[in-house]
Amino acid sequence: MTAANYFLKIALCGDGAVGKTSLRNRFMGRGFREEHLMTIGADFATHDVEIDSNKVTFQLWDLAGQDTFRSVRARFFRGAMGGILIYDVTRRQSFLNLTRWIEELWRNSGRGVVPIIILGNKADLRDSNSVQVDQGIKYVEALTQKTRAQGFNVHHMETSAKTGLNVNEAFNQIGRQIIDGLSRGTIKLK
Ligand code: G3D
Ligand code: MG
Repeated sequence: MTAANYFLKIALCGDGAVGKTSLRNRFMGRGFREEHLMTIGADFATHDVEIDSNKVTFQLWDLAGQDTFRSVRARFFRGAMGGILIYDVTRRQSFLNLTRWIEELWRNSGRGVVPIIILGNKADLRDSNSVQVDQGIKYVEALTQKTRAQGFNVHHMETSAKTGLNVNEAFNQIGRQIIDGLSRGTIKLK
């Protein structure tokens, strides 16, 4: 496969305070560029990386936690080629709420069932009451039943925006899956 340029719109999803903004900022490091701040409660920022010698521009959409307006959310999800679904390992409810986020993404993306990755964030705070890794793995195995027809599996990783654990790995993983879907035509360009 020859190298190419990709522009990937990705939605960061998950309950308030799970670490969406922190993970995005950690991934962007010094190259952070805030492109656009909308008054409607969502914003995006872009970040360039190289994946398998392709030049990849991530356009990362981030929703302010308190935003519940349907119209904003439809615009937020529209055109997303993938989703980064984040829960806080120390808050079980944020894990249980993932299903609603995923359904909303797939319903509103305009591209159907797009690739997603599930991240259990704040791994640095994990204790015996936290959501356990095997529960995350069971969950993505069940989700993969729904995505297999599109030719991709759903992966699970534990991350920490505080220590940087798996942050680059997670973005690279979802980037790779989207590039793969675009080149095989399982993700529609429009
Ligand atoms: P959100 O964008 O999903 O709403 P934020 O979440 O990124 O604003 O993070 C919410 C709070 O959790 C922040 O704390 C942030 O510092 C903290 N946080 C995010 N990720 C991690 C992590 O991996 N480990 C730890 N220990 N904390 C994390 P404050 O105190 O600023 O509200
Ligand atoms: Mg935020």
